[in-house]
Amino acid sequence: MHPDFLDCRVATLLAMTIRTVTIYESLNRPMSEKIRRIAHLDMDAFYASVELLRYPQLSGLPVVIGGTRRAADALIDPLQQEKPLHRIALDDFPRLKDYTGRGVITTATYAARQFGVGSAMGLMKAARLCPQALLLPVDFPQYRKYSKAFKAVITDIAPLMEDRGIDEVYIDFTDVPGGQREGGRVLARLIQKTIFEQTGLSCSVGVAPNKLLAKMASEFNKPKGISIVLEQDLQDRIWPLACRKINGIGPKAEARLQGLGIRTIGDLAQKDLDWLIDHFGQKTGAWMFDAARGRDDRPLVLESEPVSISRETTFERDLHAQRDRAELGAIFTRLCQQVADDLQRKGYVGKTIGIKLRYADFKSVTRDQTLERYTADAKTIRHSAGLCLKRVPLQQALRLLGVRVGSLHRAGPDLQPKAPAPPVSDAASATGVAASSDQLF
Ligand code: DCP
Ligand code: MG
Repeated sequence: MHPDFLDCRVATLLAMTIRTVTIYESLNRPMSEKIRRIAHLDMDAFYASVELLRYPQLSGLPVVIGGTRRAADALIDPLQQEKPLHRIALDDFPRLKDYTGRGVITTATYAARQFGVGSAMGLMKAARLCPQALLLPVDFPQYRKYSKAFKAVITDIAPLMEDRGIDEVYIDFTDVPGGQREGGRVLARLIQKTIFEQTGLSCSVGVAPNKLLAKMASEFNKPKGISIVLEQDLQDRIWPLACRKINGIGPKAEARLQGLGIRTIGDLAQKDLDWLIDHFGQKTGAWMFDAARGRDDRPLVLESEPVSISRETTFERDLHAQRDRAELGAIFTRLCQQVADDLQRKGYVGKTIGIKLRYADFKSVTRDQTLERYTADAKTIRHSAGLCLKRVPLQQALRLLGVRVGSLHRAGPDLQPKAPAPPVSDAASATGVAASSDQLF
């Protein structure tokens, strides 16, 4: 799962770290005649496609989703509209060229991608590439609603599903009717069709012997694609791909590999195990060796529990602790409120409150504090986060502020952990500071 969503400043990110609770082991199925078939399903241009459901007049047009709801969005605001949303005239939609600020694109329709714009690009940069694109603000609750809906369709058909975030899942096809037919294509088609019928959304599916290959395969024929990869397809279909296509090889590892003359997965497969371990260490080297051969034993993770929940915001302009005290204070309070709302909505309480700052020079710092009692209360979080803030230098202007609540437990009715919580370690409590009533902002 990835960086997620924007709110009424520029980019408020909701993040959740998760730990494995229940794993499903489909590898050692006794005496199974069936071969392991794992699907990766990823929704097509997800946020944009959800928006197009309520604004169908934008179909086929370049549309980007990003930034927060602004004054310019009043004419298209679902809450302020009297006429049906599909009747709003195209001229009433804000255009990318009129945007000013630091917002980034969360996603773009395929029509917009042809102009070279895409996820994570600054909106103002994107405006130079595709000024005529229509710009819609992010509406995370709406995307969450559709995320739940498409996942419910899947588990109705194929119950063993690993949730990988808002728009992607792994599905174990091995024992599901149709999951073996045509390498899984029959079941993939059924799921794709049912999701479309029930939500109006399209997706792409890759079916392969394991998660590693399925994840690559789902990208092969996007959008609305189905790709089947069999073990014997390794050389023809996987080896020509760039190493970056392996989920787990990021830009840094890719640059290092390129420095060693390795560009494709096939190049990687030419290297022997000792060579890879010499260059990348035991763990990564051994993992690369297997990945290049399409080997991956990871089971599906069927249930996971969040370890922490956080929100962060990048400001429209850099803010200074003294000069912009009131504005920073309001943003800080809002972030704490949002984290508290997230905790309550998801049914968790937490004990470790942390902050993150990024300075104008892009350097970041974090601080945290562990409380005596679990909480999901905005005021308590705000107070504790305020104390953390006192422990960081604030001479330099800030470009980002974040609040995090960790050491989570499921909440009981008294808003304390349901099951007895483990004792807080000394190391964690040592990060705490004495309570004080004067807050910085
Ligand atoms: N997202 C985001 N910021 C990013 C990348 C993605 O907020 N840097 C959000 C918006 C996307 C959603 O997550 O709609 C899913 O991410 P994907 O990478 O799957 O992108 P899309 O679904 O938009 O497009 P694709 O058809 O390529 O999957
Ligand atoms: Mg997607």
